[in-house]
Formats: sequence, structure tokens, C-alpha cells
Amino acid sequence: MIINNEKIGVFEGKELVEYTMKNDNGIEVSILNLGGIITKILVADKNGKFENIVLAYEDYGKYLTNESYYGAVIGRFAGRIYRGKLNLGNESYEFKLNNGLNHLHGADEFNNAIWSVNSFVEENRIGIVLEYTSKDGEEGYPGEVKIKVTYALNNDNELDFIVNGTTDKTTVLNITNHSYFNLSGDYKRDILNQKLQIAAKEFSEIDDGVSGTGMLIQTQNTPFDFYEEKSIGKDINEDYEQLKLANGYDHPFVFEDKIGKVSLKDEESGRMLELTTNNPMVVIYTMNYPTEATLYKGIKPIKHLGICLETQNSPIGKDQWCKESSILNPNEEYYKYTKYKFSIIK
Ligand code: FUC
Repeated sequence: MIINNEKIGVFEGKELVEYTMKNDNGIEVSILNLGGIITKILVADKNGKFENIVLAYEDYGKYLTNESYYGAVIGRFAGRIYRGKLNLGNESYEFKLNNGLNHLHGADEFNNAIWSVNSFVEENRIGIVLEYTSKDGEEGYPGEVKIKVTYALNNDNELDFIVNGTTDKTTVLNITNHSYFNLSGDYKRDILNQKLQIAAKEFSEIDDGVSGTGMLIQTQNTPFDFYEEKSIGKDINEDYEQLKLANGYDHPFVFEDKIGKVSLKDEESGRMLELTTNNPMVVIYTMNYPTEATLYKGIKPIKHLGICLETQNSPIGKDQWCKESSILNPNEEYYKYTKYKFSIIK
């Protein structure tokens, strides 16, 4: 197993360095010091061909704005905060409305920052540790928050994404990784024939701004039932209001157990991804509104070319719905992990 790093260049005064971990089976994972962005996960198909299974820009300069949040670590708050308003104790906070009437993904400072990076090599595991201090008041959030993100790869073909965080004032913290997966490899096909399974029986209802209404809906007998595996495209165009509001899936699914599980399969390439997490939810986003910038290998983004599996706490919906799950106090530690396992379908 090895870790390398490569200087990509200086963009808008920021020096981008890409770190690549490679395990003994040939799996490669590349990460930028900018926002902890995953640019590559190269895994073999059933014929042993290694290709990228996450969407990435061709031009690294695009990561400075990263409109689609490709591969980024999202903070301080993943997903929407309804109308950008948060009440904590006697204080109320207002955040930038960067998504219609709502605040999305903590705006930009967090994922545009250069993080400090260290790497480690253990017997059966290698990793990189990224650290960032988000100052008190960054994007309007209270408290100085110290974040540590660890990406680690082992020879069992598992990639860990581990987040530790602390604060010096009561705040909210909700971190996810925003990779767009496409198991076809190098984005040969859209994701509609790939099969998704989610260990969830409820999802969060959204309004016309894709914010939570505060209601949960049972998935059973709806297009949102992925309890048994189902191709993503099977019901995506059904005449169902929740799908129409988002132009596809863009909803939090509530895990039934403490350890959440999601799997994705592409029978044509034989690739499979299984994820486990201690986050209570996963937001499934089926790339309903592709942005323009050209992808790796000159490919143009199209609708449903990727799927985000955003493991996280709940977004904050109407009437501050579900904010409690994300409150972090001084002397508490935020600790969340997501483990991705790559394999070939048997
Ligand atoms: C919004 C989110 C999605 C995704 C996309 C870039 O539509 O709801 O989850 O993050 O933006």
C-alpha cells in the first residue's frame, strides 16, 4: 500500500495538492487538500478494468467554485436550513440564502478552504488526515469548530470517511461527503439501471424548495421504497408529487437501525458498493439538475449521471424541525463515520 502526493497547481492563490492512496489490490483513492474533495476512486470491474466511479471535473480550477459540490466534504451543515434561520438558546442566526429561499450546504467557505494534511501508514491500512479550523462566525455559524477528517483505505477494499469535531460555543454541525457515484466506470452510462437498496422505511417530505416540511412518509407502496433492491430508474418518472418537486430523488431517508446501510450495484460492470454509517439518515440525490462544467475524460454532465449518498443528520426543516440531532456543545465530540466497501457482484 502506498500514498503519493502531487502538486496540481495554483488556482486563485490556492495551491492544490492531490493525495493518492493505493491498496495492494490496485484500488486508488485521490483527495485534494482543498475541501477534502475526493477526485478519484478507481476500482476494478468484473474483467479487472480500473475506472473512476465518482464524478470529477476535468479542469481542477472548477473545484474552486464547485457548483455541484463534487466529492466535497460539506459543512458546517449538510443539506438545507429552512429559510436560513436557526434558533439556539436565546440566540437566533441567519445564514446566506444560496438556494432559493433556503440555505444549502453551509454555503462555500468550508469546502473552499485549504485543509492541512498528514498521512499515515499502518500494517493493513493507510490514510490521510485533513484538519480545518472553521472560525467563530464563519458563514454566520457560532463557535470556533475544529474538524478532523480521516480517509483510510485497507486491503479488504474498504474506504473509511471519519469525521471528528469540537466547538467552543453551542452550534450545529452536520458533515457529509458529497461524492456522486456511478459504478459504470468513467461515467459510460447514467445511473438509472444501477440498483439501490436502503435500510429505511421512512423518508422526509419536502416542499417546493426541497426543504423538509417536518413530516415523515412511509416508503412502502411509494416510488421511495428501496427496502428491497430496485433500479434507480424504475419509478423515478412516476406521477408522484414528491418526485416532481425535486425533479427526481433529493430526499433524506431515515435508517431503521442505529447502523445505517445502503448498497449500490451495477450488474453490467459487476461493481458493487456497500456503505455503513452511524449517521441517522442518507440524502439520496440523483443529479436532477446537472451543472455544465466538463468532467474527467471530456465527458459532459447529463441528468442522472451520478447518485449522491449523503450520509448525515437531518437537514433543518420548517419550524426548526430536527435541529436537535445536530446540536454540538463545548466539551462534546462530534464523531461520525461512513464506511464504503467495494466488491464484485457474486
Ligand atoms: C441540492 C441538494 C442535493 C445536492 C445538490 C447539489 O439539490 O439537495 O442534495 O446537494 O444540491
